Amino acid sequence: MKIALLSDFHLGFGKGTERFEESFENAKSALELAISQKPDCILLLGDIFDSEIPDQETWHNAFKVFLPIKQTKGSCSIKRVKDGKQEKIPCIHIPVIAIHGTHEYRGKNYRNAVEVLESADFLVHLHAATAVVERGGEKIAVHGLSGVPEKHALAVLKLWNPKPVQGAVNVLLLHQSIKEFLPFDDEMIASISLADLPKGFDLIANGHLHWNDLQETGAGKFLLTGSTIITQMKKLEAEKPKCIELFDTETKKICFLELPGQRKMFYNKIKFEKANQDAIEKELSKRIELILANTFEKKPLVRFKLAGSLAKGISNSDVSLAEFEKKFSEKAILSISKNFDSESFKTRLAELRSAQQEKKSLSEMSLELLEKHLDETEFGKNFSIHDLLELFESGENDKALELILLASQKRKI
Ligand SMILES: [Mn+2]
Repeated sequence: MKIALLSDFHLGFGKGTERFEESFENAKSALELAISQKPDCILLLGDIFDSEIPDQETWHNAFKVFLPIKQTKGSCSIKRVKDGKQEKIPCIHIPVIAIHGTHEYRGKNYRNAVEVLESADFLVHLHAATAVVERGGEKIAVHGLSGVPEKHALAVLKLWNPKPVQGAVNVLLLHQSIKEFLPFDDEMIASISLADLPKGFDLIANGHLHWNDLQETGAGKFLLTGSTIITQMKKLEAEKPKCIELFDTETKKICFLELPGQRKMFYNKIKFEKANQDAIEKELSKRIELILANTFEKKPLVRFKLAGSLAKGISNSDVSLAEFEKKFSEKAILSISKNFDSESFKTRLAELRSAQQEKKSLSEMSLELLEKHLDETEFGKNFSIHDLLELFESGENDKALELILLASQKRKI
């Protein structure tokens, strides 16, 4: 038998932006690609919707995405087993079995968006349950644990404790972070490791993480299905194209099929040294022009992560790239994050702290700091700050201004 795996459509993503149509377009082409492969069963691994309560525009478009399923013919029987109870589910189309993700997660006693899709007869929803799909003499047991809050995930998985069904091909579906797959700089948390995964399944597939990957682990084949849309602009998403997967239950082989017409993403991490607005814009322009030398079906996503140091006297907030982003908005969707070192700020704070420890008066402290920073400029070398303050204190403002004027003239020479 052939099983198609798809995940993280994030329908409704980018509401109010130029990317609003993208989640629907990509999900539609993913489902059409899956159907074209004539699978015996289609599995969806959560985050079908981007929001826990989708709006009417999203529902309207989502139903259109799922309609092609109702135009297929299937000849399977489905039995859902949950908490020891069995339920037969009639199915005249290719069966679609889904778990919900963290984006659809709702509290107890509330219906989530994937359950609503089941009510509209588009799919069979699983949460800590198993669906046994049978055709002819062949059986697929799909065990699904929907997304749960990360800190409880391991405990819930152990409590549920799924067991492979004898005489069937067993697939386990999850929607969680897995410790080994989190990049070191990721703020996401995980409680499940690969070693915690139950044994005896022909395939364990996980949604949630948006890039695709396949590994042989102690528990067997472990597949990250990946999303059909880029939502977070992470490096790994730029490196791997969006795919759906096909699992052949006889050969146990998995193949990745790329989605047609997907938006390209370029990820650039740039480290500057003593940069200013001009230097930053110049470097970014150079890189964008290089990217835009190619032609694209859809405007590319260009992610810039800026780091390093800024020129003296400039802070993160002094660098404004809104106008710059606007300049390229016809040709690319830019996302720029700035994280320059605040070394000078740290130094000043340390200076203040040590001065405080020496119990200096506030005016003494400011005078020393002013002197120090003036010293670092050419301007400061041309007059004495003590003389200047003395003149101000005695009300001789004209003379003080004269001193500054003289110093600035010296500087010009
Ligand atoms: Mn997701």
